[in-house]
Order: sequence, then C-alpha cells, then structure tokens
Amino acid sequence: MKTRAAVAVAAGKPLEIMEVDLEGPREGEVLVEIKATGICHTDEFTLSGADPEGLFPAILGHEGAGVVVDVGKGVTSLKKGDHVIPLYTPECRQCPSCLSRKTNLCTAIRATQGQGLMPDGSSRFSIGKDKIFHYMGCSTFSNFTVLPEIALAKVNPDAPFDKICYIGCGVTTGIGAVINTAKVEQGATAVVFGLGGIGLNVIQGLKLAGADMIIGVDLNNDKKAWGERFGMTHFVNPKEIDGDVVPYLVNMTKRGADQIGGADYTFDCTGSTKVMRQALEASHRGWGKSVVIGVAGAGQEISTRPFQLVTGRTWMGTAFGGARGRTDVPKIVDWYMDGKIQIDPMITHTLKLEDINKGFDLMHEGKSIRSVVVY
Ligand code: NAD
Ligand code: AHE
Ligand code: ZN
Repeated sequence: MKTRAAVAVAAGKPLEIMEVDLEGPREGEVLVEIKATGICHTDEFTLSGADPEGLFPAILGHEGAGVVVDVGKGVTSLKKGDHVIPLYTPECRQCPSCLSRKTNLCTAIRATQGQGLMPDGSSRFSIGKDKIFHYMGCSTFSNFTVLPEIALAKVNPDAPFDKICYIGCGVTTGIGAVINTAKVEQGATAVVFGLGGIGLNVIQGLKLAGADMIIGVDLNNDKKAWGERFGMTHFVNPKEIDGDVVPYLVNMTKRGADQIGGADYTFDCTGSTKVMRQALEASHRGWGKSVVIGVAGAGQEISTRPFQLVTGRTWMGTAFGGARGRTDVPKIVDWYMDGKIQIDPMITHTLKLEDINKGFDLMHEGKSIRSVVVY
C-alpha cells in the first residue's frame, strides 16, 4: 500500500512529506493506522545527526497512538479495530530480561530495531527500489506503519488519540522515572533539571508520589509558570544566581540538625552531560539518587569525582521510565481517563503532517512543551 509520511532524508535537513510504499504485516506483525504522534526531543536528537544509531533515510517518530488495521499470521493478542500505542521498548515476556523482572529493557528485538529494521532483518518501508529505515521500531511520522505484536499496547478505545500519544514516550518516561526507577517516597525533596516535555512529567510524578519540596531548574524563565502548574514548589534559573548552581541547590535543601544539604532525588531531563554532573552533585550525601533521563550525543561522556559515589550518592538511568509497555501503558491511559494525571495542558501545539517541521522549530525556540501531529 501507499502511505503519507514525513521522511528524514539526511541529518540536519528538514523532514520531507512524501508518499512511500508500505508492505503489509508479516508473521507476528501488525499494521497500524497512526492517528496522532507527538514530537519528542529524541526525534530532534536523531534528526540532528548526534545519535550514534541514527540512520537515513528513515521515518522517525516514536510517540504515537492509532488503530489496528490488519494483523499478520500468528498474531493472537490484537485484532482489527483495537486501539494501540506503539512501544519503542517492547515487552515480549519471554526473553531473559523480561523474565528477570529486574528491567523493562526487553531484548527480543533490540538488535534489529537499532538497525532500523523489523525483527526478520528487512524494512517494510520503501520508495520504489530504495529502502527506508524504521526508527525505534515505531516510525509514527507515517500515517500507516508496521510493528511487531510485542511492541503494541492495547488501550482504552474511549481515550483520545491526540492526547494519549504522549503516553507513548514523554508521560510514561517522566512519571515512570519517579515511580519505577527512583521509587520516590512521601515527603521527599527533589530537583528536576530541564522543564520540557519530560521534566514536567517528572514534576507531575513527584506530586503523585507525595514529594514535599520540588525544585525546578531551567535556563528559560517561561518554564517557571509551567512547573508551578504541575506541582513545582521552587524555581531556579542558573543564569540568574550568583555562583555555581550546585552549592546553591545544596544550600536550598539544607535540613536536619547537621544542616547537610542535597536533594533526596535529582533528575536530568536535558541531555547535557554538564547538567547530569550537576544533578548528581546536588543530591544528598549518603543516600541521594540521581536519575539520568536525557540522552547525549555520540562521543559525549559523564564525569564526577568518585568521592561523590563513595559518599553514598547513586547515579542511575532510566529508559521509558522503567515501564513494561504492554502491562503499564494501558494503566497510564486509564489514569489519564480517570483524571489522575494531566496531559491536555502540556500539548501546546497541534499540527498537520505538512507542518511537522514547524513542531521542530517550536521546540528549538523553547515555545512548545509538546507538539502533536494529527493525521
Ligand atoms: P525539551 O526540549 O522539551 O526540554 C528540555 C528543557 O531543558 C528545556 O526547557 C530547556 O530550556 C532545558 N535546558 C536545556 N539546557 C539546560 C541547562 N543547562 N540547565 C537547565 N535546563 C536546561 O526536551 P524533552 O522532550 O523534555 O526531552 C528531554 C531529554 O530527555 C532529551 O535529551 C530527550 O532526548 C530525553 N528523553 C529520554 C527518554 C528516556 O527514555 N530516557 C525519553 C524521552 C526523552
Ligand atoms: N540511540 C541512542 C540512545 C537513545 C536512547 O537512549 N533512547 C532511549 C529512549 S529516548 C526516547 O525519547 C532508550 O530507550 N534507550 C534504551 C535503548 O535500548 O535504546 C544512542 O546513544 O545510541
Ligand atoms: Zn521520546
């Protein structure tokens, strides 16, 4: 069949809207009509050329929601008409990682996914004889796409596609980082670096978990009001304080008889390795946990004095908020439908596929939280 898609033709170039060929689902695969897709910073990261796994030409996008149109041989858990959210972290429930119960990082198809291919090593997308790569196993910047059955979460059919697509990455990553990865407890203090599409969901998760002091850090003062909307209690703009942001935050979080500062939990939601170090060092001596969420470009490395770890801080990371997609994503959709979490206010822009590059411009300008393309 033919489908309309925004194709990443080369690193650093705007996406090009074109009609591409899409082969139907093979064994264990599902054809999905994508109804809406968010634009995440990670799409921009790959398009920029900074992603060591970046391949071109490719159809990017990994934050979608849609409807099952057709299923391949052997598919048992999904049928035509089901509403689904694509999962860049699948859940096969059979691989050693899934069976370990220690991680959400299913390894069933990770190798081919990283090569921009379906599990059998081929692509379903092409233009004539030229192959187009899949992206993060999802390619939601195409109106129709093919995914493995294990990479689809079946969700409540009453939920609006243009909102729940955000659960396909940003919402789940932010809230999951708090609940699944850091395991934040009531009364905790926390610092969130970067109040974008991920950081605001970390704040929303911290509020759900019952954190008392939630400090947001961003270079953009417009983010203060955004953070406050979801439960942030204090805001710091590193450009507007005297000296280094780490001692400033440590001082802000001083409590107890010994007056040792540092937050119980800190989160990097920027992708800057400099910020990742600041986040670790702003966490509390003896027990502070610092979670890396941001992704950094090829060749970049993190560093700190080992003493920071010797003295009890833990440096950890999270992918998709530690969520097991087929199990957890339908629950998060229900939380949204029950009013337990907010999504609507964070979707600042809704665009047509033709205008998808505008979504990237808005992100660069710091004007959007999430732009969503509706097909
Ligand atoms: P975004 O562009 O919406 O937000 C980034 C925010 O960080 C902006 O508000 C920006 O002003 C702020 N910022 C930039 N530099 C800063 C600095 N030095 N100090 C303080 N604030 C700073 O991006 P997003 O969609 O929220 O994504 C954030 C990061 O998370 C990206 O690196 C993205 O690739 C990554 N990500 C990771 C996962 C995962 O599973 N680990 C999932 C989704 C996104
Ligand atoms: N390809 C990059 C890594 C990018 C990365 O870390 N991706 C996150 C999801 S970001 C979603 O917006 C992730 O899930 N990582 C785990 C995985 O298996 O990819 C690189 O550096 O090579
Ligand atoms: Zn993402």
